[in-house]
Amino acid sequence: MSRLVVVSNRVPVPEKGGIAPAGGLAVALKAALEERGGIWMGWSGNSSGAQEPEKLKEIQQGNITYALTDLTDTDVEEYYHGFANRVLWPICHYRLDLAEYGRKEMAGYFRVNRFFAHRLAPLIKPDDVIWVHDYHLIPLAAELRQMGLKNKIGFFLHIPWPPADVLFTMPVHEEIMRGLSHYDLVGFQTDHDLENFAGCLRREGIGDELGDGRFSSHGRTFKGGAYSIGIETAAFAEFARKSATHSMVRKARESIEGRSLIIGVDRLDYSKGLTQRIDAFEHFILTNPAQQGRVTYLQITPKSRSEVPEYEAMQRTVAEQAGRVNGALGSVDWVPIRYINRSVGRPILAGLYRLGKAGLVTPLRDGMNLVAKEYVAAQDPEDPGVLVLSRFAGAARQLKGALLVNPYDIEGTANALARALSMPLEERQERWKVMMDQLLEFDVSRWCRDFLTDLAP
Ligand code: GDG
Repeated sequence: MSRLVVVSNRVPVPEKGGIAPAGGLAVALKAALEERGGIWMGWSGNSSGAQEPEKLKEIQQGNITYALTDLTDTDVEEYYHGFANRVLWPICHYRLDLAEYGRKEMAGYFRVNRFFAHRLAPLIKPDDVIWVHDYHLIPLAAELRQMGLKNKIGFFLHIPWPPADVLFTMPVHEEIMRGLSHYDLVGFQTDHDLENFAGCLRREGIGDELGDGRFSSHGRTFKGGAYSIGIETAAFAEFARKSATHSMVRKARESIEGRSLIIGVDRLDYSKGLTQRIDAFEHFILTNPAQQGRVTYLQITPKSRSEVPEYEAMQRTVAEQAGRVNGALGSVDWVPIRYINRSVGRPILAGLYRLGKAGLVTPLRDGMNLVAKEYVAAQDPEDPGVLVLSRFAGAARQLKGALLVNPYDIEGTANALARALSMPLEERQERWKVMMDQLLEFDVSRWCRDFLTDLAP
């Protein structure tokens, strides 16, 4: 079996003596790397200031080499905060209003991809299989090809791929499309993303669908496919069962005092629909006065990308909104929304999911959304909670037992919440089982295997 080389913006180097379990993606890729031997390369997260970064820092663990590079301040600003997070992220999430395109940032993005290629190429052996992850690194294969690499190179996009009219608002869309044609396999989260990609090729007349998942574009032939990322379902379910006795989870259970818990967990990001969700919760309470004092909505929202102005502003907006709703609806012995603006440990998170009678996952747009899957896996099969899920999350293509909502429809989401909290046990169990069976079959190892088999059979 060929060696595997994974490249991603950040690399989850296991901490020595670390006990906290890593997320499913890191576990699955690490397992694939352990089986085949290989390299995981990416940015260290550190800056080298104004100096050109020193050579790669290599950390050997078993038969995996973690290869990390620093980036200069300018690189971090232009490549990461700039083009990746202020252009590609909003555009792929259909937020044209938030995209701030600049030539300097675009140039920085391509420059850092070339830099990654130059650092990576000397480590590559002729029959290595290379798997590149996410929107930060779209041009990487083109740069590696430029250096003469003929290896199989696959790309997986973790976020949505937008329709042509949205993508083409980005001035360098042609370069981005050309970049993808240098891969042997381009993987998306859902069939909708794949369709959008095919539509972009057709609309510009820059590519053809050859059938059988094959495309031709820019003089190259490559495969495209939908590979919905999963979680480590069985392990997470077991973990949540054990976490129910965790002291913090016990304290949380005691503190809700017999009230029903509604849970939301999202990185602080405008794609996650937090303000609409709080509006929907408020509407739910106002239209169901009997629920006053009987439910607690816990929203866990670790900060992310605070350097990007929209994120900083959002942090204030969401906190103020939660405060306003609590002020208007709460009473001396009831706080309707508990808003936590930092990360909680994974064992606690799993236990809290299990406590939740409803999981409220209502992004305005999401590639997949692993929180929805974790919430389902964490449930007690005897008494499962109900998933209220945005139809615009990739996960909605798979989780048919959820109550699907349009997150822009505040009243509709409020009604779904009311339905979730009053759903009879039998229906909850049926809905949960449909989803759990699907999550057990299509877990993250399956995702990893399917992609790698299609890339290099
Ligand atoms: C991107 C795509 C796609 C969250 N808060 C805490 C915490 N988390 C963990 C969750 C989950 C992960 O972060 C979030 O994953 P999502 O999939 O929900 O969202 P993104 O971060 O936007 O991920 C997304 C994903 O890539 C994979 O392809 O599904 O569509 O946008 O695992 O549990 N973990 C801990 N404490 C927290 O407070 N420990």
